[in-house]
Amino acid sequence: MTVTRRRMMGAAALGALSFAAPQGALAQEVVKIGLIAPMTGPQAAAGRQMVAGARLFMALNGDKAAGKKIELIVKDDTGVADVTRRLAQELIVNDKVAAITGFGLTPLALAVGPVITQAKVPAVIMVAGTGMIVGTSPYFVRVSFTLPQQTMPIADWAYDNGVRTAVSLVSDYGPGLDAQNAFKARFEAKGGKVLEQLRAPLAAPEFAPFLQRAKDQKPDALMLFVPAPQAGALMRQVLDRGLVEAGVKLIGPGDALDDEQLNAMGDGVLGVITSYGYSAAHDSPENKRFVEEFKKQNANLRPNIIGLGGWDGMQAIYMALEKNKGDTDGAKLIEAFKGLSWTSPRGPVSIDPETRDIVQNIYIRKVERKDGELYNVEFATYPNQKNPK
Ligand code: VNL
Repeated sequence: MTVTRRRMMGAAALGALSFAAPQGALAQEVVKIGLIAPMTGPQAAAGRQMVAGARLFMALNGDKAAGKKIELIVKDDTGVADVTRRLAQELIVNDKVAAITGFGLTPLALAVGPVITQAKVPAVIMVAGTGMIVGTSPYFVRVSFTLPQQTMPIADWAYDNGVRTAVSLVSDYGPGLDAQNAFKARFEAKGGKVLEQLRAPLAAPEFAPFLQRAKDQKPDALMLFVPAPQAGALMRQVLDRGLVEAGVKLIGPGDALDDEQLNAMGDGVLGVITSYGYSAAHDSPENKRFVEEFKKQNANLRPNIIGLGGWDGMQAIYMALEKNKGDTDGAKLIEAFKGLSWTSPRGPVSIDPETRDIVQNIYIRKVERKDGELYNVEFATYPNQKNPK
C-alpha cells in the first residue's frame, strides 16, 4: 500500500516535473558550448591562447546570442586525441551542448569527426589546419586557416623575388606535409626547384641535424613549418646554426614566427618574410582593440593566430545562432555557418558555403622592430584566399 502510494506520488511528482521542465528551460534559455583545448602538456600555449580569445569575445560582446545565455564549458584534452574524443562525447551526451569548438592540433580535430557526424552536432575548428579535416564530417566548420592556403602565397612571393632553390623542413604530420606539398607545387610550377623535403618528429623534436643538412645544400631559401608553440625552440636552433649568415633566406607560413614568442627570438629574425592570415601588427581599428584588450586581460600576453581563432570561433557561433533565431538543432545550425561573413581583427573573412572553410586575406609580412618590439609587419596582400583544391 505504502509502496503503491509512494509510486503514485512519485509518478505525480514526475508528471509535474516533466510538465514544468519545458517552461523552466525556456525561462533559462541557456545554450551550452563545449570548448576542448590542450590546457596542459606540450601544446598548452595553444590552449591558453584559444581560451583567452574565446573568453575575450564574450567579455566584450556579452554572454547572450539570439536572446539566449551562452555558457562556455572549457575542457582540457592535454593534447591527446583519445581524450578529445571522450570529452566530445561527454559534452554532447551529458551536457547537451549545441556545438563543440577548440581543437589545438590536427589529430585532435580528426578524432571528433565520427562523433559529431553521428550526433549531428557542429564542431567549429579554432586552430587545426590540415586541409582535409573539414571534408571528413559534414558537421565541421573552420575559422582558423589551412596550411595550403597560408603557404601558397610565400612560394609565389619567394620566386617572384629571386629565390630559385629551396629546402623545406616541417613537423612530420598533417599540416607539415600540407605545407611542404603546397610549397613545392606552387614554387616548382613557377620554375623553382625544391632540393629536399625534410621532416622532424612532432614530439620533442631535435632540429639541429636537419638544419645542418639543409645548410649543406646551400639553398637560396629554407621553408619552415612547426606548430606555433614550437616556434621559439625551432628559431633558436636555426639562428644558432648560422643559416642566415650563410645567406639562406628563411621563409614559410607564419607559424615559425609566432607572434606570442617573436620578441623572445631576438634581432636574429629581423627581416624574415612569411605569409599568414594574421599579425598582431595588422593595421585596423578592430585589431588594435583586440590586441589591447587581449593583453589587458592576459598579463600582457600578445595574441597570435590561435588566440584570434578563439575569438573568431565565438564570433561565428554567435552569428550562426542569431541567424537561426536561437534554434540549436544541429542540422540547421551547421547550415547557418555557411556563407557567414564578418570583419575579424585579421581583416574581412567569410565561411565558404561549399567547403565550410574560412576565406581570408593572406598577407606577406616582414619582421621589423617597431616601438621597441618585434612585429610581423604586413606589406602585401593576397585577397580572399580559399583552401586551394
Ligand atoms: C596546427 C597547425 C597546429 C598550425 C598549430 O599550432 C599550428 C595543426 C598549435 O593543424 O595541428 O600553428
